[in-house]
This record gives sequence, structure tokens and C-alpha cells, in this order.
Amino acid sequence: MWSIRMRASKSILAEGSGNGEVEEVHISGAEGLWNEEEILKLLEQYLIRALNHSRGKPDKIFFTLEKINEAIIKVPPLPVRTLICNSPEEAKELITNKLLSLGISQRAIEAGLGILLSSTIMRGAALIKSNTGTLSVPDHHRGVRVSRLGIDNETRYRIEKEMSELNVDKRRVIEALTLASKVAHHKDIVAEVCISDDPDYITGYLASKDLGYLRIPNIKRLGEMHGGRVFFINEDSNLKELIYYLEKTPVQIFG
Ligand code: WAQ
Ligand code: MG
Repeated sequence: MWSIRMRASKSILAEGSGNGEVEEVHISGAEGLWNEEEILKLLEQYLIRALNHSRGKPDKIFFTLEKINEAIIKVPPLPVRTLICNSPEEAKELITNKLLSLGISQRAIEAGLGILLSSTIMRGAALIKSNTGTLSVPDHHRGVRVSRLGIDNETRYRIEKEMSELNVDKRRVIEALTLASKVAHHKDIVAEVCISDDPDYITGYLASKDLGYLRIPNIKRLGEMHGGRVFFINEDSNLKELIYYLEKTPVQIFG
């Protein structure tokens, strides 16, 4: 199979810089594992997505295609459930209670929510230690980008069918579920919380191996630009091994 990645950004004048310093802001990214005969179709899809994004028009789009030669690990999809939630305030309370129930400290929860609500967007995820709340990523601007992940076609069709009576953006939910299932499978991941950074998408989720994939409507308000992903990790995680798994180990959601 092939790993296809897309990343789109635009350059803006850095805030407060009088001397024309430019800064790259993240617009959109996507990644998947595909068969060779699917590559062209996916490049087109990712390109259309990059050029028509609610975060703005990019002025740079990168594609990376890599042939995967290693064995691909199969991981089952997390079960999906939609919670009842009517406002970002309710979402915050709900997320805090669920994370506390998983043994994550108040301090770590506050650190995580701070990142998700900040107007500075990371292109990847923040890793936060579940007890001390320490941010543990090599590059604070970039974060850790989960890559080399895909979903088996039969599994995708089945889940799409199960969602067909819900009024949801199927492609988006499947992509998020694929990522959350790969992430939750690792023994050092305690939980993930995600808010889309797209101003027109206001359903987020909390995921963990035990709780499954819990969709949270109204996690933010329409028009808001903040968002991100936070992975709460075991305090004694082997960071090098964990980051290698997230970025490099090929995983296909199957079952
Ligand atoms: N690895 C790590 N972090 C990522 C990745 C990745 N591959 N892709 C996105 N992120 C981070 C990054 O900080 C983005 O700013 C943030 O997540 C949000 O990305 O069931 O659309 O692609 O209805 O905007 C959830 C679906 C959709 C909920 C999430 O995220 C549902 C979404 P977005
Ligand atoms: Mg986005």
C-alpha cells in the first residue's frame, strides 16, 4: 500500500513584525493508506479539499507519497457513540468528568483544554502527561502528526452504513475514527480529546480504549477558529517509542 499525505498552509505577516517577517499558518492536512490504483483519485480529493477549505486559501500545498513495505498492523475500530451536549460549557464539564474518571489529573486536564482552546493552532497533536500535565512533544509548534493510517474498505462501508441514518459528514467521522482507533490502541495512551480547527465544524470527540469514540456536539461555536488534538499519555511513557508508533507504524483499521 501507499501512504499519501497532504498539508496545506498559507503565509501571513507575523504579528507585530514591522520587518516583513512571514509565518506559515496551517490550513488543512490529510493522510491515508491506499492501494496503488486509488492514488490518483485520492490526490484529486485531497487537492480539492486543500483548495476549498473553510480556514482559507492556501498558498502552499505539499503531497508526500511513500510506498509501505513493512507489515501493516490491523486494529479494530473503537465503538462510536454520540453524547448529548448543548454548549461548549457543557462540553468542558463533560470532558473534565470523563477524563477525571480515567485517572487524569485536574492539572493535566487544564493544560490540555488550554491547548485546545488556544488561538495558536498546532499542525499535529499535543502529548500531555496524565499526572504532571507536562507537554511532551519535540516541537511545540508542530506537535506529533499521526500518519500511516488507513481503514479497510469493507470496514469503511459497514461503518458508513451504520451512520447512514445520522446526519453526519461521513468522510470526516471515518477519518477521525481511524485516527482515534490507531491512537487509542497504544498502551501509553490514556485518552484523546479533539476539536476541529475548522470554523464550520463543531462536533468534537473524546476517545479511549475503554470508553470508545464519544462524539461531542457543540464542543465549540460556529465561526470559532480554535481546535486541536491532545493525547493524554502515561506519566512513564517511552516517548521515543510512542512517537514512532504514532508517526511511522502502519496501521489499518479492520473489523
Ligand atoms: N495527527 C495529529 N494531529 C492531527 C492530525 C494528525 N494526523 N490531523 C489533525 N490533527 C490536529 C491538528 O492540530 C488540527 O488542528 C486538529 O487536529 C483538528 O483537525 O465524529 O476535522 O482535521 O463528528 O480539523 C472530528 C469528528 C473531526 C467528530 C475532527 O479535525 C465527529 C477534525 P481537523
Ligand atoms: Mg481542520
